[in-house]
Order: sequence, then C-alpha cells, then structure tokens
Amino acid sequence: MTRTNTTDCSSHTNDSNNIKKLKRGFAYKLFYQQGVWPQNASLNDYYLAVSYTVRDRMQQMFLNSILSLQKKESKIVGYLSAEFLMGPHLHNNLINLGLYDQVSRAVEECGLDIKQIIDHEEEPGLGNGGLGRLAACYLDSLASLQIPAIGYGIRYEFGMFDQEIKNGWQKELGDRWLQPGNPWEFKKADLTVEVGARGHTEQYTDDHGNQRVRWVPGGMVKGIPYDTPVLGYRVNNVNLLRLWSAEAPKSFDFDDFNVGDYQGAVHEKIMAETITKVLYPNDEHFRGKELRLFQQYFFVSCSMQDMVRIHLFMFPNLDNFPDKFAVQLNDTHPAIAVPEFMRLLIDVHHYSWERAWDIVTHTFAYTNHTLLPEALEKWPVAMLGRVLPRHLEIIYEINSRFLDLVRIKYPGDVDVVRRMSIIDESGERYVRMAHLACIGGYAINGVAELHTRLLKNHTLTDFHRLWPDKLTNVTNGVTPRRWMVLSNPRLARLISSAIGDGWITNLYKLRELEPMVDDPVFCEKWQQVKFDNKQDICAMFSCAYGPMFNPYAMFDVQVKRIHEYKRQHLNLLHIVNLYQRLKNNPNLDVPPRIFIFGGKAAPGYTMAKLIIKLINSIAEVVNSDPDVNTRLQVLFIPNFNVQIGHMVYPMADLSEQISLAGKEASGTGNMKFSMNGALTIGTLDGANVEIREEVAPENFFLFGMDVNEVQELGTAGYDPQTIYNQNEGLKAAINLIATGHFSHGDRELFRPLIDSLLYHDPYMVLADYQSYVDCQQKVGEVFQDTRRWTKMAILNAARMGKFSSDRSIADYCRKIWKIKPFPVELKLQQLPENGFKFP
Ligand code: GL4
Repeated sequence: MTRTNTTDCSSHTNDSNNIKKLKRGFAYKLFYQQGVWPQNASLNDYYLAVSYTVRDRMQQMFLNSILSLQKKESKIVGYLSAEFLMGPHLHNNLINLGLYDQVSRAVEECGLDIKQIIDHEEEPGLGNGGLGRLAACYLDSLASLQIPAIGYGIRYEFGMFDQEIKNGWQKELGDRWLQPGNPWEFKKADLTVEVGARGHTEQYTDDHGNQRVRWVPGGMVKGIPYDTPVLGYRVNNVNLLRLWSAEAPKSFDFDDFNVGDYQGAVHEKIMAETITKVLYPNDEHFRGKELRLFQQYFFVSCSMQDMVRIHLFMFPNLDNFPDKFAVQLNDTHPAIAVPEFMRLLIDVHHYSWERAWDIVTHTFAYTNHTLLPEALEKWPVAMLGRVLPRHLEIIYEINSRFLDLVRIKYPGDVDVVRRMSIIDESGERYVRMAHLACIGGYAINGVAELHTRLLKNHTLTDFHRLWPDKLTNVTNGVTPRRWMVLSNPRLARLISSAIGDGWITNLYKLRELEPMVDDPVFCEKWQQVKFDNKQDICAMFSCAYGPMFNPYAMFDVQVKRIHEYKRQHLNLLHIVNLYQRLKNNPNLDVPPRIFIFGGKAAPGYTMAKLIIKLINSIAEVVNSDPDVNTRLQVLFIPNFNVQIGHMVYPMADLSEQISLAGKEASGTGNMKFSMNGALTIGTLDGANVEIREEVAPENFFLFGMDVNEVQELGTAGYDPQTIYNQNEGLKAAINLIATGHFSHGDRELFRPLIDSLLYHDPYMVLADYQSYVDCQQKVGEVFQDTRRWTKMAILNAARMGKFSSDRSIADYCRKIWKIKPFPVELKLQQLPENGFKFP
C-alpha cells in the first residue's frame, strides 16, 4: 500500500469521509483523553486532541515496523546520541503522512486554525545546536530511505534553556517542554533496565571453575524507555526514537521509612532522577562534571542492554551481533559504549576477551564533530574510576593491548605511544574519549571534506597513519522535508509547480530549476515568495517594534550558537563601520539592510554573553537614529530554536557563514539557507567549501584567509594591533565601541571584548576584517541588481542536491554501515470487534 494523495474522482468523497472521521477523532480525544467537553477545551486540549488523533493514524505503520525490526534479515542502525534536537512533531508528522490538508480542513471546520494548533506545541529541544539537529535530520532520512533504525538518547526533563533578553543581556529560563503533556511518546515500563554506579570489582570462580571478574555497584538506577515514532516521508517505515529516563529502583524504601529515615529514602529517589533532569547547555566546550559522565554512561548502558535484548530475542547468542546492529557513536558522548559492551560480553555473557573485542570492533563506528581542542572530552582517571571502576579496568586493558600493537608497528618510538595512548599522562591523568572511540570501532568519519582532511593531517593523524582505511568523510546534510516543505511552503509550491514534487525525496532534481533562471515570470514568482516570507517576519515583529522593518531591505542573517570562533563580532564590526559611513555620508550608495542575529550563549561563557549584549546595544543606538534607521537596522531574535528557524531560513537574503577557516567542522545552517534561496557570504570553512563548489564560485561571496593562510599567519606570529593601527575604518569602528557610544558612555562594559580583539584575537577577526568589508560591499552592489541576485539565488537552491540528509544517510549506509533499505510491508491488522483472548 502506498499513501500518496489520491487524485481519482472518488477522492472528494474520500476526503470528506476522512475529514468527518478526523473531526470525530478530535471530539473523542477531547472527551475521553482530555476529559473536557469541546466547548470547554483550552488550546492545549485541542493541540493534544489533534495530536493524539494524528498519532492514531501512525499506529498501524508503527507496529508493523517494530515487527519488521525483529526479522532476522534486517540490519538495524543504533544511533547513539546524547542530543536529538527534534523540533515540533505535529507539523512534521502531518507532512510525512500526507495528512496536512485534511487535518487542516477538519480543524478549520471545528472553528480553529491549524497554524495556531501547530504553533502551540512546545518543541522538544533536547540538543544544543548543530550536532543534535543533525541527529534529528538523520532520523528523518533513515525512515524516509526505509533503513531500520533506533535513535537512542536521553529524555531530559529540561532541554535547552529558553533565552530571554533583558536589558540586552541573555537570561536563561528553564525549558518545561513536558509540562503541557507530550502526546508523541509511549512509556515502555516493561522494557525497563537497571544501571549500576560506583562500588568495586572483584574476582570470583564460577560454577565451572573459571576465574571471572564482576562489578559490584554501589547503587543502581532504573532506566525507563520512552518511545517516539519517527515517520518517513510517504513510506510505511516508522523508526523509533527511544529516550531513557532515570528513576530510583524503588520509589520508597520502607525499611528506611520504618526506622524514621523518610528523608533518606526520598533523597535516593531524587538523586536518581537528577541524572536525566537537564541537558548540559555547552556546545563545543567540555566541562568535566561527574553527573554528565554518569548521564552518558546511563543512556549508553540502557541502550546497549536494549540492543542485546533485541538481538537475543532472535538469535541464540551475541556472536553475530555486528550483522544485526551497526552502532553509530554521535561524537564521543556515547564512547563509553566501547567498555560497556566489553563488560556485557565478558562479565555477563562470558565471552573471552578476544571474542568480545572482535564483536565490539565490528559494531561501533564513530563520528567526530569538532576540531576545537576545548571540546574534546577527557575524563579524569580518578573520576572515571570512582564512578565506573570496572570500565576503567577494561579501558586499561584495551589500552595496554593497543599500545603493544603500536610498539610493534613503530619500534622504539616512545613518542607515538605517548601520543596515541587512551590515557593522557602529561599532567593529571585523563581518559581521552576520542582515542577510545577510534580504537574501539571499525570506522571513523568527519562531517565535511575539509574537516576530514584536517582530522587526517592533524587531530587524528596518528590513527590515520596506523589505519589508513578507517577514517572517511561523510558530509553533513539536512532534511528538505522540514527545512523546505514544512518551513517554506510558498517556495515548495512554486518549485513543485515548475518541476513536480520528486525533489522532495531526490533533492538532486532541483537541478531542473536551472533553466528557469532565464524565465522572467518564474523569477518574479521567486522574488514574490521571498518578499512574502520577509513580510511575514516583519508582521511578526511589528508588535514589539512597530512597523520599522522594511521587507524591501536586504535581510542579512546570522543565526547559530554564539561563539567567538563563529565570529558574530566580525559581523558587528562591519555593522559599526557601515553605520559610521552612513552617518558621514547620507548619500552613500548602499541598499537598505536589516542585520538579523539569533542564537544562545552557554550560560558560563562570559564573552559570548557580552557579544549578545553588544548586538543589542548596537541595535538600540542604530535603530533609534533617524539619520540611518531607514537604511540600517539590527534585530536580535530571542530564543532561537527549531521553531524560529522555520521562519528565519526562508526569509533570508544573505547567509552569514563567517567562522575562521579550520574551526567549523561543517555547519548545517549554511545548507538550510542556501536551499531556501539565500546567498552565502562565507569563508572556506566546513561545508562552505563544498557549497561553493556545488553552486559555482560566481554564486558565492567568498572572503578571508583559507586554512593554510591561517596556519601560516599563526606560525609567523599574529599581531592584531598592527592591523588595528593600519586600518582606519577598523580603528574607527573599534574606537566607537570602546568609547562607550553603544553603552551610554560606559567605556568599561565592552572592554573585555575589545581587549581580547586587540591583544589576543584568537579567531583572527581583525585579520579577516578588510576582506569581509570589501566582500560586503560587493554583496550590496549585487543586491541592487535584482535580476542578477535572483538568478544567483535560484542557482543556489537548484544546486543543493548534495546537502540533503538523504545523501548523507545513503553515504553512511554504503561506506560504513553496509545496510540496504528494508521496506515495511503494511499488513493492516483489524482490531478484534468482539474482544480478544490473552494468549
Ligand atoms: C558541531 C559542529 O560545530 C558543526 O560544524 C557541525 O555541523 C555539527 C554537526 O556535525 O557538529 N560539533 C559540535 S560539538 N556541535 C556542532 O554543532
């Protein structure tokens, strides 16, 4: 059975029948599930009723898909990730099911607006940014490509914090995404597992006289799985997102209670539940918190036990586990899976070390997502040994055997042994998780060509030399279902009317748009779509700002985490420079521009928070200055998340991808912008390099140093002050900030930022400044030539085929997982009308 929209003459009656059923569904859910009469229901009640009704429509496919996971022939991807930034489910599920139109009509006939209902959803923000959102795009593509997969992660009670801007500063508020109720998850209490912590290990002799080791944990917690179905696009395959929540093994210790230690009993419960309480909000910055280590171990142990259970349901032993499961480690956050699986195989299932190691090293593959040294995870040996004593023993044994191999390969080279060891012994001793992941798996990949090259030549060069075939590239991608069809319906309609809708599942088909650049009618429609999208956002902000934003202006957008390496402050220096030029010369020939920012700073990252303050301070001055504010405006959109992304990518004219070359592993926002017809101003960093290759250099605004030049400048000795002294425009911009122009005369407020730029400038902002400003000048000129700009924008979108996550997942399947599609057959099972007998 396929589920494309019917176009025959019976479709109208089908439609109206379905709409009737949907409306009945809503009323039932309101009454029986929410316990309210429709006339008394709140918007939240309606959201839940609609969602439960839609969820019912997924159930046949979901349960059929689960059955097919249990077939011996199908290999399953286990995607282990501490973050899944899924974004709102309802809208996406409607699109993937092909039910959007029907449900929206049914909702309308109930006197409501589907947009209101969709917007009511609290998004599950269980991720920091790119890495977590990538995992979510991959789940969409896995299901759409009919690859059986289970995403394993953590059901954080509090996901990414909500950001408020108070007086220009970021304020963090707890994210209460579970409060309104989560209609998409199923609690699977039957599949609860137990996870140990602390304690000690001991040797013992088993009943057959074998010497064995066992871990005697100091305490246990329960892991309860919550399953969320993940639909593919118009296919029957539904995959599983299984998130673990921690609970105390017993909610109440009656012994303690009887001896009067009620506090103690409750304390244990609270401690256990702390484990999955909150997502650590640091992106690309490692903080060695013990609770974080245990979070990682907790979800990894739950997930490995779960896969072992599934495997043993079908097979007598774990010998062929790697034929059934390919387990992907999304960064090193789940790398403790390597010793955990060894422990399960040896201590619990009584495999020999050699057999266990063979199974483990054919199971795991590891994706590296960053080159930043401060992001690489390394746990103090003492801490790891305290929390996971058995795992530390296993890590030592893995390391000792591995280093023997290194010594044989490179006789006499003590330095290579020191460099490659899992244990960093240069000072306090640490366990390097990236080394553990490299050694414990059969494949390693980077996330863009340049990133993989840098891994090979720098970060993981010793491992690459030892195992030249192990390290490969899989360039990131994003799902066109969410990032085009869902978020930019106007553009999706225009494209489909021109070339059909095959592009939604085969993004390379967008190439068919290329000839349209010479069709003035199509170009005009393209411009209209962009204009309408821009108007939407102007309307949205008119409540807060009045009608100040002009949809004819260029929308110049930088949305991403706030981080010095991403160089939001380079963007700001250009804004200040433009402001000064406009003040000095009211006739300056530049198009009106709105500079739009969005993004969160890690709560402990002072400099990033100061950058947010500076953005808002510049906005305050510039937006209220009548000399410039018809031509230059600055807007910081608070609380950038997936939902806001839906509005932001479609309205952008210009996409800012301006990190220092060699720092951004890939980027994925860059892809979302281009797909939606924004042009990029960017450095040769991450996937920008490949985007520029695809769209052709003349359709990309390139500036700045490349990786080699960055390296050379670093070695030659970089002195930002010389640049400052020699560049009048730059000097003026920095001085204006330093003298308190944007801080009501306060010269101290932004001093840390200014000092950092002048005396250290670790991300070489000043070195790339002039090249950036010159490039922005060119951007302005091209924007004034609307026909040329439109042509370039269409070509950008048309050439984005490579950046669909479908292509990335196809690469993983072919290069790493060795998995083929396994389409689910939909055998509709009728529910028994007259009850059933328990088997
Ligand atoms: C990141 C990279 O910074 C980003 O470039 C990349 O696109 C993303 C997904 O691969 O992973 N690494 C970490 S850590 N956070 C990210 O967003």
